[in-house]
Amino acid sequence: MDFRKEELIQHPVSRIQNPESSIQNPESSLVTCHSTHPMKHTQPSPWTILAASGLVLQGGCAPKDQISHEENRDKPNIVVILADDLGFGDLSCYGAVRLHTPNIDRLAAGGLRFSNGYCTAATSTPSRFSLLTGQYAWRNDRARVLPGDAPLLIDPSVTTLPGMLQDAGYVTGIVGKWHLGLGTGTIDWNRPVQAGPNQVGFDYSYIMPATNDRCPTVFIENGIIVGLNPLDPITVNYKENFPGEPTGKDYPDRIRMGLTQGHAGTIVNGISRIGFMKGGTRARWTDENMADTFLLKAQEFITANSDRPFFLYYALHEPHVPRVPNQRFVGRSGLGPRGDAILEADWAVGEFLERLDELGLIHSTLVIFTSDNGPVLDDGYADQAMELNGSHTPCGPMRGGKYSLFEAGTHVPFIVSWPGTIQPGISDALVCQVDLTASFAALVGQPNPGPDSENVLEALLGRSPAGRTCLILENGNGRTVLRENEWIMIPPYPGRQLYEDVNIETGFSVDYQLYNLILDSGQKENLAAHKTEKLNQMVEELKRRR
Ligand code: NG6
Ligand code: CA
Repeated sequence: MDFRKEELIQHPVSRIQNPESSIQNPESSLVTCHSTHPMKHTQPSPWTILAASGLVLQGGCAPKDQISHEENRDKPNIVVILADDLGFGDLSCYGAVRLHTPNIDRLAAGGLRFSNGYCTAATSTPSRFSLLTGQYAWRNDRARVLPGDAPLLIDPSVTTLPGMLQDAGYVTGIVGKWHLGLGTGTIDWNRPVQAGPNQVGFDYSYIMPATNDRCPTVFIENGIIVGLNPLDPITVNYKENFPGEPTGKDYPDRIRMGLTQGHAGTIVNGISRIGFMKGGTRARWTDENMADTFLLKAQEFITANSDRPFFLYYALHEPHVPRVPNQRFVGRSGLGPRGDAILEADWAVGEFLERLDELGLIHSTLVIFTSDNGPVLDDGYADQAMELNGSHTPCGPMRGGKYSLFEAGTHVPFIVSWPGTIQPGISDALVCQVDLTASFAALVGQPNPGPDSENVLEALLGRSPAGRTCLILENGNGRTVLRENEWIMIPPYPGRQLYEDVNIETGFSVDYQLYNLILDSGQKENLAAHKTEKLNQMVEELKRRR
């Protein structure tokens, strides 16, 4: 069976509503293709039946090696696909007109497309920290965009989302961007890295250590740099360059992509990066092949583990800078490298889902597709993202973007698919990536290890129109806002109104800001002076929660 064709026939993409009209009251009823009653047409999965019959392991009392294959048989596989800097308006299923993303659209058409889905922070490290720990990142002062040589941010003694799933008998893997630090201090990159994903809940890891614009530009598999020649050891430094090593700053004629901001460090593959490195020449990645490499590793992981419940965190690198898609995608979007990178990501998602289908796992796998933070056009490289963007709206109807306290910083695409269990449709429930820990814990019968994670499983499965009522969001630097139902309150923060280098509004103001997102998704009308009671209540609520 071709899953994608079947889903397309049953649930044509044209049924998906325009996002302008779907930033709706989270308390309004969930829309499905067949019914406004979320429970009515939902087929119980074998796993639900097992849960209802009381056979689900409770409280994590059984160590994982005591969980039998029989007990595990009906647990769904879980896959979280996380894009990097993809905006709410970057997918055609979320209303993009100038970009066509057929594979992610098919996932949405066969699942639930959330109109109020969030990451917790407007940059990568804090956002990913929350996703994997179920904890708000503003509680941790170190949870800021990390350099490539930063120590591991997650405390290995804490039970993470993948760790909790390990306890439930899952085999867990990460493929793609990590950006949560490695090691415990100074790293010797030529030896196995002692602290990383494998120490915080992942059985298997194949990672890019930080970002695709940061050194070291190598992949690390289970703590070991892939393809490293011991005769050509690798060293990394974020303070100073190594004598004789060319950088973008010193050799602008040796780089093939100009710079608008920063990124003046070591040149790798004709592109200069953040930070400095020396050696490890054979292990350095080729940006053009990165999507293929991650896809292959993701496919290998699910193939190797197709006979047992698995959790895969597939962390795509697109469309983060530098945007260097494979030649197959160059020029395809008409929007320049940023658009081409999004098409490459869409292709990778399609190929991945096809493998899931070939393995016969489509109906036993819950897939989430979302993004780590909002979009940015010029993020430091002169790749014509601004010039070629034309009428495309990466933020959809929202204000701000990556780094911002305004909505587009954290209000991201959020799709949940589990064919046969989740009825296709659109949900306005307020859900956040920080909630995956508690929700998956509920799904697999484990205690919730995430202190800020709320169980919104019923919303994720389309059985309830209600998600959270309150959610704290941050800009990536610990400055927070409160969303409560349809309201968002931004406390006064000193500072400039625009990040000039990226041309994105900060959201800062000396005044309180209060917006009604149902009536005003673009945050144009500050109601703080008019709705003082609501404002005061939310100010108190945020104080109480921080
Ligand atoms: C910024 C980088 C930007 C990007 C970002 C992290 C400069 C001028 N800008 O400091 O290019 O790497 O960090 O992005 O260096 S994130 O999506 O991983 O959070
Ligand atoms: Ca990001």
